[in-house]
Amino acid sequence: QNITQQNCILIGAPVDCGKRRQGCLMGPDAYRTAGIAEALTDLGHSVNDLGNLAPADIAVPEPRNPLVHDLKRTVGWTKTLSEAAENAAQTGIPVFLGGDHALAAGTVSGMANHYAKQGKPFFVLWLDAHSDFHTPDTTDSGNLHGTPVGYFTGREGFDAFPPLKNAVPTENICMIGLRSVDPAERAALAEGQTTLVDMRSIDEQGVSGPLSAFLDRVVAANGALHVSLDVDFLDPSVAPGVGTTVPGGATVREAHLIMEMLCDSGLVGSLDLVELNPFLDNRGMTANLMVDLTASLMGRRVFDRPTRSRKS
Ligand code: EXY
Ligand code: MN
Ligand code: MN
Ligand code: MN
Repeated sequence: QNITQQNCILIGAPVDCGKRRQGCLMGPDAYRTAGIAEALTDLGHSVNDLGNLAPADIAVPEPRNPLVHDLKRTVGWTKTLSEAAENAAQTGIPVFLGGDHALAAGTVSGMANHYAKQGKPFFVLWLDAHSDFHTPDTTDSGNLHGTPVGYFTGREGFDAFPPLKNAVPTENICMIGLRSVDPAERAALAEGQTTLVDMRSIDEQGVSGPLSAFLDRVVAANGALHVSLDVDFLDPSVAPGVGTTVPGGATVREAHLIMEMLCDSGLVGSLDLVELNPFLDNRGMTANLMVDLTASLMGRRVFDRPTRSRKS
């Protein structure tokens, strides 16, 4: 197979503080059980599993919003994962085995720091039913897994968190799969330039048009891309192992096509696999699907085919 061999660095991030329903802490081991390392080595990549990390111990003030759940642990994870991302990116492609989506405050800010050192523009593809664009002040659930995009884009209200060194510009973010966006998030998104692809657009145009347009922009900027894949991007009928199911999600083929196109682009430098709750899964089907999608992203395919080059 005609793919570049990579060094994949598996980083276990059993983050479970981003919401009240527990179980995502079992995510990293479920991916290992589903054979993520073997899937990658079968494709010719080298794999280095760093094991599971633990959150830094950081003192935080009482949150202004009394609803906020477990601020301290989320802040600790942000520091740990930001540093882990920045370190791992020097030697390979970090694959973060979550853990809930609060982990992306750390992983994305760390990757942004890595590419800032190289002077390379940094882009994020957010595959999720939700926009996760709250701040600790606007969240009405208090669940901080709904806030990581707010953090790494530099919104106000994250003063308890590690100071953000390199904010991701909203115009460098594309969200695909949206079908549950709160009013406060919608208002804040309207102020920025994030590309928003909701399920209706996917119904009308498919995934390839909007994704292709975004990838062309990354190429034009000579940029690098981080992919954050939330289990609830997928339809609950094929991915039940998540606490925040929303009906009407992406199909298995829509998700694979995205991964195949991302692989062909050669632009992806890091990946989050988030929100898997093995306690809610059905005989491992969600963990297995997430591993298969990772394999597609890293080069698994039925046939090689000539691809339109993105380099103009
Ligand atoms: N917007 C809702 C909230 O803030 O509670 C739901 C957030 C769900 C976040 C999941 C991980 O994508
Ligand atoms: Mn908790
Ligand atoms: Mn999410
Ligand atoms: Mn979600």
